[in-house]
Amino acid sequence: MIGVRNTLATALVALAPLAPSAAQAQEVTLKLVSAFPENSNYVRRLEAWIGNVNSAGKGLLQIEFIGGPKAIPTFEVGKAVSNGVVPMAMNTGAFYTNLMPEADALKLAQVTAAEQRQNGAYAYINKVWREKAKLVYLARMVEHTPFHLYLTKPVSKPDLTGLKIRITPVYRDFFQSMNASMVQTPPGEVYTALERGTVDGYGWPIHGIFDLKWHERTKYRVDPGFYNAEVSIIVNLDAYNKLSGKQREFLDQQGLALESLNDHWNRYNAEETARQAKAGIKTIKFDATTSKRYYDKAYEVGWAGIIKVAPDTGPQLKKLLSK
Ligand code: 173
Repeated sequence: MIGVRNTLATALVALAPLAPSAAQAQEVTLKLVSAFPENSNYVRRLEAWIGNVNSAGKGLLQIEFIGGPKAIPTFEVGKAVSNGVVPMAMNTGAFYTNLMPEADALKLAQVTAAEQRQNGAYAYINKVWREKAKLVYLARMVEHTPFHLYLTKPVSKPDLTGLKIRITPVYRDFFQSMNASMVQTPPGEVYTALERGTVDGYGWPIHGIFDLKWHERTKYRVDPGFYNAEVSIIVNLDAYNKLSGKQREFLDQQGLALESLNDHWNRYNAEETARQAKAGIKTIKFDATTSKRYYDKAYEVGWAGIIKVAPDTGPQLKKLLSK
């Protein structure tokens, strides 16, 4: 034993000059999981961001992408980050309402992410997210993006009686108010549901329906869109607090850099709208009065739903996120 120990000690001394410098020794790698499927445009943007973070963060902080819902199921990702199983995720509030129901309020934002950093919304979100779910809300990477109802059968008015619609918490109160029957699925199960005819439609943002080939099974899009799709980077609070000041500052800055690219969505959404038309997806439009009622109803029942499940934080979130 002594011999082994001595050998080890000698080896360590011999290696000392090759040991990493203090800065390198502090490099931390944070694993990140995506709640969205790997073949989504969100993951493509995420991977580009991670590439930037890792080249700027050499010797300081690295992010290791561990995959999508095959690694951790969509609706479990929030919990996995909250309890520290994975320190980071790309996720949307609707997927972690099991941790804190008000997470889904971010879809109701009518002020931009940049404005939210100015008007106290970002600070409030971070207070609530940290206290209720041990999550740091780092940065929003999707905004300027409405959700729509997509259908395989036409409707002539905002009445979904007799139709079975795929939802997540995002759409539940609104589609319920139009009398839909609903089935909740993660994005990864939408194609099969359409293929088998177990749903007559689904809620989804204006972009991204080509990523998972849903356009093949989609005949109509109902306009107008409603709400503001939110996809963000969240971080486990303990993992965040364990970082050095320099690492935290770096991560915050990288989050801000990601968020500052969100104008992309205005361009991309215009392209995706044109691509849907080209693919033969027809738009269903109601008259002006009905359209306004449809849109206003979405917000009315959306906020009522949030305030009902989160009476302690819902009103303040509404104040900070509404125009
Ligand atoms: O899966 C969904 O329809 C959903 O809730 C969502 C949320 C944000 C962006 C894209 C989809």
